[in-house]
Amino acid sequence: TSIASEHAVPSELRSFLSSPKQLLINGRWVNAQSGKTFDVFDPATDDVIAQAAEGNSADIDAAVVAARAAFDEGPWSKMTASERSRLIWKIGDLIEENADQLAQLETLDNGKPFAVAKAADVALAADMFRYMAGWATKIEGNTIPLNVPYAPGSEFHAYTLKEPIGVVGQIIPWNFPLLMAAWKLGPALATGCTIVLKPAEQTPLSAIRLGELVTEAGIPDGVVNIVTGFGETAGAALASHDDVDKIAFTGSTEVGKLIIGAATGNLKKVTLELGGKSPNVIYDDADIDTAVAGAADAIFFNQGQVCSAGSRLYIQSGIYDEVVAGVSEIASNMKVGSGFDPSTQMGPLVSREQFERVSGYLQAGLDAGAEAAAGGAALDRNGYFVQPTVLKNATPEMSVVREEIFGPVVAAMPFENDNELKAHANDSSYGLAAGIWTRDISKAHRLAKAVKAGTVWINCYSIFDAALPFGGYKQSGWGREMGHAALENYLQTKSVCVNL
Ligand code: TXE
Repeated sequence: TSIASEHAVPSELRSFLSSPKQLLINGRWVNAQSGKTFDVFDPATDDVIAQAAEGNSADIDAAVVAARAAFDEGPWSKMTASERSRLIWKIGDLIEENADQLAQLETLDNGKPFAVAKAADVALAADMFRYMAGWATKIEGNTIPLNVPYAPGSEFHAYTLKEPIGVVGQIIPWNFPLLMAAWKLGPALATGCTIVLKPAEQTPLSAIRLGELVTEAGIPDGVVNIVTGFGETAGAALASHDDVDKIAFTGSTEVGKLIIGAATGNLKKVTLELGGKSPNVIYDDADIDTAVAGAADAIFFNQGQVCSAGSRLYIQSGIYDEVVAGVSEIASNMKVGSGFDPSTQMGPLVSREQFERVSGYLQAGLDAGAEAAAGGAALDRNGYFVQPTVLKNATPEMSVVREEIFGPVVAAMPFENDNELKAHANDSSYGLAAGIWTRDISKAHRLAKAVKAGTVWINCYSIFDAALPFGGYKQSGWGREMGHAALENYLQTKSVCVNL
């Protein structure tokens, strides 16, 4: 692993970072009621780069009151869908106009390489708003013919209305800070909901900048409220709030279960996008070079901090050594360093906590008998850097095979045949994604059907599109994000029946 080092905070960001970052409540930027702030860190250096307001339950209350008023009284709820659509589209335009600055914020706050932040996070976020702007004018109910057995001779006219669910709480993680905000805000705005968004405490900056752009786009006061703060305080207050109609959460499976518990007070609707331990399968008839590059990308993209990362790599036994050597060579040659250095391929992990978690898994894997074919340790330097790692001789009971590491660590395991493979691939409490590499299309589709996962990529990996639904089987979550499916999470169906 060679080290890239160039690291300078772009001057354009300095003025944004110099003022303490506040909460967006009812269209105004305000301090937390407690007056408290928390430090925001640069993961590449461990330096404090900004202060953000530490919202707690009092601020969540104020944000919910604003969101409720905006939902009940308008102007948002009184606009036509076409007017809303135009404002949502404008957010996409403003993201694109500010693409460099937003990507810089992601690199600074999350650590990811600038080029990746710009080409993936920022571009996908802009596209998400535009895609959802298109749906705003296409949300419609049905007319339904009735045949009521106990009302013979009566004639009914029945139809459904699709109505926004109301005030929505959204809690997002730190791995794609801007994009997760877009995945959440897009469908909520398209359906006419109002929102209280709680960004992750590790990465609040791009959501705050997005809040400024949302205001600039002309979204009315109180429709989008942003409360930065910690999970156990601000997040928990939002999840348990009695005047919140729905909570959408992306994060750990552990906290997802807490969200369900917190939501029981008023039985608010819940959608969850949680962890994963996704199998990536390479058959011996695959295009090996493409599959090797794809397998490396599936785990090392975003420093492995991807819920759908291909972290269990199953390789047909005849090509096992060749593929392990290929992925290991890519890992060993990866340039790890500051995301601001254009030659960097992998940045730091997001936080000290995540660095320690991943380092702990690496040690546990090696202690249990897995062998590092590449990497295997942290980098001895400032910042939260670990080596891209390929583990071989991993067995099904090891924690590195069963648990989500959320770092650049892949466990490579051989398989002989399809029966053995299917049992292993589905031997997980998670079911978020899967990858399949083969030239045999029948085999690929058969496995795609057999694998219990919300997304299956064939001869590709980590392909995301605003139109393609994404979400989990099993303990990877409830509901789907993106695509038409995401709208359903934010709509209620009302049946209206008229006796003619
Ligand atoms: O997640 P948390 P953490 C997984 C990944 C990672 C692990 C831990 O395996 O290693 O989770 O990461 C808010 N009530 N994923 O601890 O705590 C929190 O403030 C309400 C997978 O950072 O789940 C943040 O905004 N909210 C994942 C958000 O939840 C609470 C992405 C996520 O943080 C809360 C991130 C509470 N009691 C981590 N506690 C994915 N699916 O992509 C915390 N939060």
